[in-house]
Amino acid sequence: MERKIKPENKVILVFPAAQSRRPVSLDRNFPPMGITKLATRLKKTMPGRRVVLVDEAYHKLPEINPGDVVGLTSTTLNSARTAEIARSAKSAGAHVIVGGPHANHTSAQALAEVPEIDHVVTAHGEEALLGILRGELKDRVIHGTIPGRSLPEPMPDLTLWGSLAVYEEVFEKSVWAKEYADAIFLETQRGCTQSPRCSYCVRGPNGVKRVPHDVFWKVVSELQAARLGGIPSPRIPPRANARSGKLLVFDFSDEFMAMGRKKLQHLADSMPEGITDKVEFLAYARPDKIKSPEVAMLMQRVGVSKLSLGIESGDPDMLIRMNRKMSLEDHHRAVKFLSDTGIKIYLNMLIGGLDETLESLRSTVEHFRELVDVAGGMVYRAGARLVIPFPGSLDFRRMLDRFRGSGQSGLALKAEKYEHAFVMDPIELERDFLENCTSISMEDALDAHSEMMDIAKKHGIGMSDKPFLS
Ligand code: B12
Ligand code: SF4
Repeated sequence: MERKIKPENKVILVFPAAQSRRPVSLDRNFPPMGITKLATRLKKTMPGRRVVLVDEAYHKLPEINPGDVVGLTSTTLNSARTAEIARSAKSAGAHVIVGGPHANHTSAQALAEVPEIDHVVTAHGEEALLGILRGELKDRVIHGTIPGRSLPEPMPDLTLWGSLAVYEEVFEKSVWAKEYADAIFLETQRGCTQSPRCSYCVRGPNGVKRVPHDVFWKVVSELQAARLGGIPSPRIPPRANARSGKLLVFDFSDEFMAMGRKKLQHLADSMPEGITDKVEFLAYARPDKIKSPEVAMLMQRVGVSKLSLGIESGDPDMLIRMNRKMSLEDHHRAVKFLSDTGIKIYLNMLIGGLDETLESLRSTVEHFRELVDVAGGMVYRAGARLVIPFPGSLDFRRMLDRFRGSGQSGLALKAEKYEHAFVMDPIELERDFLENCTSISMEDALDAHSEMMDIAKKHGIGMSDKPFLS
């Protein structure tokens, strides 16, 4: 295809708008990472190409001309908009490529339902996009791979987004702005060592890629220096609106802390002096990884001040059905070790997992109450959300099996529809799962959510008043 793209043709990479029940559609403090990484690679490898990045939460699509390439990140929440853009881009004469977590698991459906899509790229997009643009990869479904164990472009080129002013405005209106001068994302690991594991997760077993340790601190130091230290970087714009204070780095990895004790020790040993006076991390972890006070202390030493913990349920059988492979004691232990060490905790709960009952839901509310007590003031935020069985997850497959085995023709038809769909309504998915794969009602779910909200309020813990993912 390289042959066909003329210099005036653009490569337009888009994160399409998500379907949302919230008054303000899922605001983000950061530009989408996936297309940023693709654009970074493109700029490096094909410097002559004009790349336009569009985050539909904040930007409008540019005019699409014949010969342009339009690349879209699909999630289940934006699948309808992805299809819409694909159709209009094709009618404008563009070449259309779709990647992202939704298309990863619905590639055949995407091509059948939206024939305007020329290629679906599953898994890593970096090499695959280049291959398509060079005309080397012609298949309609391309499985993207990247060589080696390291993450490409550990620090993507953020200058591709201009000054980041729009994201800074969102940040400045958020609660974070009281505590930090700035926040930025970093992907230190892609993939999960446990995958396929948790029943609601869509991470495929694509292997694990990490940022090497020596690169980790270099990147973090560069980020801090460029955003708040007045030291220019070719890939990180300075803050449009200068502020002073600490930088919060959101680590977006599937399991930053799967780095484990040994790796944390290594990070601690190679840490630049004084870095934790300038930078803090917010990371995600599984409670069963916080095995000892030592792990919590090492995290604290390398600058982790906030940790998002997937607790999900307070019922041991639910944890088994969710394939969490951990116990209620693991939750207690993690919360105790982290709070004793001074790391603040975000408790994530899930409502309406497979075969949820009123009793298991009650156990979850009580477990939440206990963990808040164990943390003694160290839970800073919590979320309790309804399960959506995203395609690619074990829950999605279980739902279809149940529908087919139900003996009800209506449900069997629904299974058929989901099996072949690319565009999906997340609200319908959520309702279908709740009504047919659990024995609780939406009212029960909302009641449990308000109970957890009451507990949170009483302890000064921030929590969204909406139990929905969309
Ligand atoms: C960080 C993150 C967020 C951040 C996003 C911040 C940001 N600026 O991007 C926040 C916290 C805001 C967020 C919110 C939500 N998220 Co989120 N999030 C993630 C997370 C952990 C990392 C995403 C990421 O940056 N990955 C790194 C990049 C490099 O990978 P990538 O985006 O997949 O892109 C690569 C490939 O997919 C491919 N690719 C992607 N696009 C394209 C396009 C082309 C043309 C090509 C060729 C290739 C390609 O190439 C890229 C590079 O290899 C993922 C899990 C995960 N590890 O992916 C969940 C994940 C994407 N989120 C998910 C969900 C459900 C949500 C929410 C709905 C949750 C909520 N409401 O609370 C919202 C929806 C937000 C929205 N507007 O859509 C689900 C999506 C499931 C699905 N099927 O849709 C995921 C997969 C988690 C999960 N396991 O279920 N999220
Ligand atoms: S939820 Fe986290 S731990 Fe579970 S499979 Fe997904 S990435 Fe891995």
